Amino acid sequence: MPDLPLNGLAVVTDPATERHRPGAEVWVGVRTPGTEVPERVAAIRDTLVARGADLLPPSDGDDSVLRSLHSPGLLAWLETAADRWAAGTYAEDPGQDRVVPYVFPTEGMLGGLPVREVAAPHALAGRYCYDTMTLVGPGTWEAAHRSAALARTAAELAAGGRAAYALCRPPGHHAAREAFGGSCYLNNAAVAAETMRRLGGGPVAVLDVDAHHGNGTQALFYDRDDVFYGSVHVDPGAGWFPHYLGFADETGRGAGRGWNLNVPLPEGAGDDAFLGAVDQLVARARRLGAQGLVVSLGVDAAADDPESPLRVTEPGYAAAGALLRALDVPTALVQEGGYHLPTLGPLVAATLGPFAGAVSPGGAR
Ligand code: SP5
Ligand code: ZN
Repeated sequence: MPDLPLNGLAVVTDPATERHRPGAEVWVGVRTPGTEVPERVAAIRDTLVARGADLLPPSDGDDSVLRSLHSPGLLAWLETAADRWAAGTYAEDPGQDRVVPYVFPTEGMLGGLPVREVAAPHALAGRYCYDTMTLVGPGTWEAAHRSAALARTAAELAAGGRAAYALCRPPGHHAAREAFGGSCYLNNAAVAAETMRRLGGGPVAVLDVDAHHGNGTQALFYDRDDVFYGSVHVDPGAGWFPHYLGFADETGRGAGRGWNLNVPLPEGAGDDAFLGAVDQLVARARRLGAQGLVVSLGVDAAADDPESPLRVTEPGYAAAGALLRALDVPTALVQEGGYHLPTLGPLVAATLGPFAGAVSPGGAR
């Protein structure tokens, strides 16, 4: 399949997304360089611009949707964590300039007692963050907060009849109401979905093609029968992040029963298995009557990506884009993972191709 031009596609971006500099990921106790780097933004943006996409800034708008999805405590911590850390001595002693947790108040630790309101930054660092890979630094809040605004803007554009892609960074699909991790802080895709719900008429589908299960998005909508969450990802049971969630028997709860669909793939799965799974997700979204679509567009299932063992090709992503486009409803696409800088732009562009060109891809409502 030749490269499709992206003329007319709305790409919502902001320079603040490059100011999040996690600096590292602490993995099994070791400080590693990390793969969720600021250079990801330019790699994607430059490719999309070269193919004719229109760059747009975020719209004016408030945080009411963001605040309905995340707890006040998580938001307040993320907004102030870098300053509170810098006000301590951590950078000199023991030599840690980023917010990194070391203790986690799990349910097993608390044994049913309430979580105390604590003040020490090194204690608070594990209150809302559930892993050691998701570091907070001076530009983190600004970038995460702006990314949520990009996702909101893409949803507004989609509801108005124009397919839109939000170049979010940091990504968001691992962030739940009161817990963040997996290189994610605020759930951009959930913001897009809830924005669409408020602007539009019917149910919304969030279809997540990132190589990892979007446990945060799943958790946020698990009980709801107005937002369907469907995900294809590498089998967490085979040893892949987020490890504890993303299994096929997680199907939704209460009113949300049947409104969650996980399709885990074995290590090494390629285009055929991936596209079969995307087809299943789209079919369920159609059956549930989705009137809007949010795509959690991670491209880390690609063969060259360092963060997953899946082997999807660039033509595979183009075909996935076509399957998603065929749902034929207003669509906002939100960037999630994807870490192989040389191929990142082309993989995203391939997926977006089917959404470009037409005046009203996905159609106005
Ligand atoms: C948004 C997104 O894709 N988040 C996924 C984060 C998963 N990170 C797991 C990291 C596990 C250890 N990485 C070691 C690098 C091996 N190449
Ligand atoms: Zn991922």
